[in-house]
Amino acid sequence: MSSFVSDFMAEVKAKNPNEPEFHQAVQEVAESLVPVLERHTEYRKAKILERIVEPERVIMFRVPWVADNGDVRVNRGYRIEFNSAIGPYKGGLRFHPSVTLSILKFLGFEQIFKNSLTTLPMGGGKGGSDFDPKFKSRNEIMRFCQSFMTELYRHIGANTDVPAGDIGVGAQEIGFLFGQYKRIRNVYEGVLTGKGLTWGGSLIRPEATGFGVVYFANEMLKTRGQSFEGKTVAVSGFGNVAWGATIKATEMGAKVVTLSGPDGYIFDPDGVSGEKIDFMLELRASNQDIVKPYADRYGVEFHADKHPWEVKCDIALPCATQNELDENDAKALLANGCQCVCEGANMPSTPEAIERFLDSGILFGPAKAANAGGVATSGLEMTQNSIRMTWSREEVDRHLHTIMVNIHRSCIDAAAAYGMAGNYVAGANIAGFIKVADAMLAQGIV
Ligand code: NDP
Ligand code: 2IT
Repeated sequence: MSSFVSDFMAEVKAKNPNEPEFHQAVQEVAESLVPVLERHTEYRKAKILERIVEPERVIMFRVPWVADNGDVRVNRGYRIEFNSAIGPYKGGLRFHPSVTLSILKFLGFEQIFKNSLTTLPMGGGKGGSDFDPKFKSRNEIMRFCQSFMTELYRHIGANTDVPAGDIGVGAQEIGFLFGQYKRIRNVYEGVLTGKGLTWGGSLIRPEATGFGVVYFANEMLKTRGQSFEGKTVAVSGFGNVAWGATIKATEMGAKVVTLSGPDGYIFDPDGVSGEKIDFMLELRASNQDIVKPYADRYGVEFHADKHPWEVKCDIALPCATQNELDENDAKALLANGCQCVCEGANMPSTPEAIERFLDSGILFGPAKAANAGGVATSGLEMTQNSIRMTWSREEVDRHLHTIMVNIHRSCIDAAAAYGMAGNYVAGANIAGFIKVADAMLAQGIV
């Protein structure tokens, strides 16, 4: 099996050229699965890995819309329906100019294993567009969302494919998308998650990803007799995930000293707490995608064009975007005594950075386990829609907490079962894979 990964990756790369992010995500999973494929000849015989890297369906479409000044604009829309072995396709929509097929395939691929880890019946999917919401008016965003849904509606449904938010897609966009779906189909169903509270949404969904990251990190810390109490935390990003993580880390007694944007990072030695956390929502809603106004408002340091990983911290929570933490950042964190890195964003650490973390023996929580609380709470929103009931904040949070504790346990157990005790990367990939692989085996060659 030693050359298995390189042979397999050569094929994946030949078949999917110019998709570096997708290759990166597949390579990590394939490496983790070597001992599983060695032990389970049935997976090899049924070509589960070869099938799982091929999306069941890729939809690409034109999204034309009209700007406020009358200009006609054209963007590209996508939905990757990656795997439906354990449930309807489920995963977010990303609106960002950097969106490509490669980015959405990496996200859709990771989503398969993440959703499997949640224990809820959800397959893997992802979608989005290269549309840039920055500086767009509310009306422009609405017209774009309506045009996007005018094609997407025919491919999705509450039992088929249930999109949600991701970068650039929050409650406002989900509202516009839901309105257009309902108008075209004339059905009121849970076809999207992240909906507003008065029209089918779930309490805690906005906070869920960040809360889940902190719950997962806390479980990791507990294995070493530690907690968030009194710890200094570096957070990157200032969006939905960073916001939820900052609230929960602060609530658990830690001090969050950094936030970041594409313009640089802020360093707040007193901690981002209270109304400063609420200000994060204003920053994001301003649609300018910069974090510097925080430094101007609260009189703290702003470091232009830099990542926060040079700051001394006990815990690092990367919550911005893919490949935002490289090998040099990892070295800086380790040199400064960081004991725990837990990924809020999807694939924020490069493979070289992950290798450093694993070699150093610090606690490292990979995205597909650590940030699964967002999609898990989407699953809870789907449940509430199905039973036509809404649960209290406490009830949703209790489910979310239990799910994160269970995901942590699954990672520990799977890693130990395959001789890699304490390696959460291997544990998450293996535990997420086995459930989907068994479902694929049971359903025949489809
Ligand atoms: P938001 O749209 O709420 O936040 C925007 C974030 O996007 C900012 O923190 C910003 O951080 C980042 N961003 C800005 N400019 C760029 C750029 N040029 N390239 C890439 N990213 C940019 O997004 P979310 O908080 O929802 O998502 C953040 C991460 O968390 C993503 O990796 C997402 O896939 C992941 N995630 C989201 C979930 C959810 O439920 N929303 C669930 C699980 C994972 P910065 O400026 O520092 O780059
Ligand atoms: O990356 C993710 O897990 C998300 N953006 C959330 C997906 C969802 O369906 O809630």
